[in-house]
Amino acid sequence: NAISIEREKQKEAERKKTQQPPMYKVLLNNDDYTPMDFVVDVLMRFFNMDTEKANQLMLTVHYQGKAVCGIFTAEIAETKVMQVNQYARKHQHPLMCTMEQA
Ligand code: TYC
Repeated sequence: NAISIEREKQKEAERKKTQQPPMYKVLLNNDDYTPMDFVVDVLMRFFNMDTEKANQLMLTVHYQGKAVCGIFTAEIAETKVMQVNQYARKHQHPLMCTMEQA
């Protein structure tokens, strides 16, 4: 009936309102060649970290193999990955930035 149709419409509107976009983790991966200082520079430049946070995260990648630099919507995550990898290539370092769904 009309009342239950109205309730369904309301529920659908609520679902839309609370819907969140899929989020993506942006990861930095370890390698044996990229200088530590360069990784710290990347984290400060592209992820707005201060020196201490950037050093800490760089060491996490160095010892654990990878770490999450931030969590973003698809478009922002894709842009970060591209910017970091282009910057690393420009400076002839093999540093790899990747993303995966959070
Ligand atoms: N393992 C590198 C070294 O010893 C440092 C490094 C850290 C490289 C983090 C990549 O994402 C990275 N020079």
